[in-house]
Amino acid sequence: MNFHVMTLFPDMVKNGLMTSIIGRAVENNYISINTYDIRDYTTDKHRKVDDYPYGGGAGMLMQAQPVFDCAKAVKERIGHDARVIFMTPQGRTFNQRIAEELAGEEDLIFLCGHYEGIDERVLEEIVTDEISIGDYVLTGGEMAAMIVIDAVSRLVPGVLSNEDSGVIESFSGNLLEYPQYSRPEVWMGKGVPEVLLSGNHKEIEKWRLETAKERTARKRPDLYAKYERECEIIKYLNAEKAINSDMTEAIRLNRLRVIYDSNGAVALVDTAKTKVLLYAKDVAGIGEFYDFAKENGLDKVPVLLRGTNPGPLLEQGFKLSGEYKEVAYTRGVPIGTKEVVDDVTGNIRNEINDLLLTGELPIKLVPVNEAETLSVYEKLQFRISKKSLYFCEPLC
Ligand code: 6GU
Repeated sequence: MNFHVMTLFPDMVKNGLMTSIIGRAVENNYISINTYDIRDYTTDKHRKVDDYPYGGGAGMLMQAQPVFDCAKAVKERIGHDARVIFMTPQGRTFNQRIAEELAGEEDLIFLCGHYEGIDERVLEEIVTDEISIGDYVLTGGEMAAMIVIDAVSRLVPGVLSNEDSGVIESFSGNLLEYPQYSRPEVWMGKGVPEVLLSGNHKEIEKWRLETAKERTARKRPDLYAKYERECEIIKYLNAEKAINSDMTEAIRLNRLRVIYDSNGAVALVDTAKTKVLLYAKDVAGIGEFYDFAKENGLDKVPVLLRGTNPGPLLEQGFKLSGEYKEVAYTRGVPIGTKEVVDDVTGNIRNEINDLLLTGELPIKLVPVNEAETLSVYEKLQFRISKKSLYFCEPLC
């Protein structure tokens, strides 16, 4: 992942990000942070980049020409087009979801304003996204860009080592972190909660979840409400566990976002909006969801449907392009060597055991007509869904 920052203060950005985890990530080439001094692109003989605003008013404006030429140079260096993010209090308020979305890009260009702003015409010409970091006013966009770069970087594979807590955090979703303690066991007369010294991992996990819930409810009731809603949705999907494990797992691991839940239907989508996972209890649920999809520009996104038959989607201009069974390995214990009878089972065994180590549930979708593959999973004691899942793609 390559970050490109256009600014009048390149040292501020470089110095601010070259320490600790982000600095190490740059050294190890997981990310690069490239700064561009907008002043280097001015055609003014006094290297001037600002001027008075037409119509009067306080302060100076950054002029269009140096900003435009700087962006052009950045894109030429990258060799292709890239999103240009203008840091401004007028933008979308930054959050973890936007961080996840940006983490999918190869290159990101940031434009940091200073003075009272930037000539509107160059913004119209080059900016693709506007991001704010909250409802307050900063003197410039540099710190805001650094915050976005930090949050996006830690989502880039390799940036956080295994010891860093990326995996754990992604499991907790909408809950705040539980309290933590290190040595000494007693400090200022205060001990460490007994359970953490017990060595009983089940009890420790239970305590951590309970304290995380308690403090989220107390400090962030808004997040807690989301957490409770997600628990409800998972409970609802679990009523038909055998076809919905991929959905509950995606929610649990924070991989997909719930975009719709109403009477009888739940829909999840990926950040790039390439696929909707839809559970509908009956065909009426599909109809309701489809109305919602149309209103929200999602009616041309492929749907992986389960719970009911795809008839209503086919009437809406979708074609059925695959029918699958969900197979899930729910036993939890690693697969032993004696179940390995050939290369195929050997590879599956390795894959499953690796996933178990990361805390993920091994799930696959197998085409219904691949009877042989299904029987391999059956022998490995996978749970195979009775009902099918239908992959429906829009016709145009
Ligand atoms: Cl992104 N820029 C500036 N200048 N002020 C801000 C901001 C950004 N986000 C909140 N306040």
